[in-house]
Amino acid sequence: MSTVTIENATDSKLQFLHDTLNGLQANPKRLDSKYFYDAIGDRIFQQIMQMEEYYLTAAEMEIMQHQSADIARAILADGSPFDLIELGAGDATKSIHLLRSLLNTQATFSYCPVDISEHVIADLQQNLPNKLPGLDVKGLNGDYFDMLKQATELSGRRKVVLFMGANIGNMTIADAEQFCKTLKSLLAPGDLLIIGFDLKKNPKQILAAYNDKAGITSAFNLNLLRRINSELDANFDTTCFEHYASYDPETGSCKSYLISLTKQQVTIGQTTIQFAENEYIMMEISQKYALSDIDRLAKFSGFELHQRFFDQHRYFVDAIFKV
Ligand code: AVI
Repeated sequence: MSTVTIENATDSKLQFLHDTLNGLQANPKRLDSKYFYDAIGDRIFQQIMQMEEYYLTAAEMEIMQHQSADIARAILADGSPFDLIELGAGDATKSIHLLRSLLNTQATFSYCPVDISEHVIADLQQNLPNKLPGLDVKGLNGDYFDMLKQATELSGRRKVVLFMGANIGNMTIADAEQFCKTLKSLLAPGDLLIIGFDLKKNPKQILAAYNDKAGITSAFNLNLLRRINSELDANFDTTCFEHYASYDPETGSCKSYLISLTKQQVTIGQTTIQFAENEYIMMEISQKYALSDIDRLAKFSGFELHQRFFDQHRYFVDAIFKV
């Protein structure tokens, strides 16, 4: 295991160390769920998306498989050439349906996937044109807002921004409002933002999605402690922490915590962190939305709620916001 020192750490590792120490020295303790996704975390998340209990992926996939032509029609109503910018594109397994529908219409557009992973972008850039001949792919590797700014500077074309997978749910409502406001400030009249929201539904169904019987979500959370051990020279004993998920139907907030099973201390580099028995670390929020919440978010951030696409069970919605 290598020791993290100021001299040998990269910027991203220093940021990870800074955020981790800040979060664990705060009261109550918290970690940032954006750090779940190292190579092992990515693999566990793939397993989550295939779980029986995790209905979100299948619901949004159904929307994309069956209603891509309608979404494409909504995008093409304006008729002018555009850039389709996907924030957090991943492997594009859902957006590929929309891309196919758009290609079928002979529309003039470029697909600009944005991801912080260089590997993800290189993969898409190489493989997508084989799957979708004729597709113009302009991968953008970096932070969402920086890359969106870059895309708007590079081409004066109309922008259609895709933010799927209920990723907005991993922000508090206040952060989601700020996020949408910032997006709006980078867009121009006529531009579109398509966002995937997980909807409020039976609380038991939501809780089960984050508290699966096989313990995959538990492993997903504990993996962040393992990652901190291996990257930040820490000594968490992952058997001394337990995953706990809760869902509040009033607020729509589903929250994941790790509970310290004993009084213990953990060192991270030179820093010692004390845990009381039963003390929690707040790990992740997965916010669920009512349709009225989505309406409010659109209005608050200066968009017009233009169109909505539901799966057959109305578990999930892809909403089109228009500038
Ligand atoms: C990526 N994000 C939308 C997932 C969610 O549903 O909040 C992450 C996740 N966490 C636990 N299960 C899935």
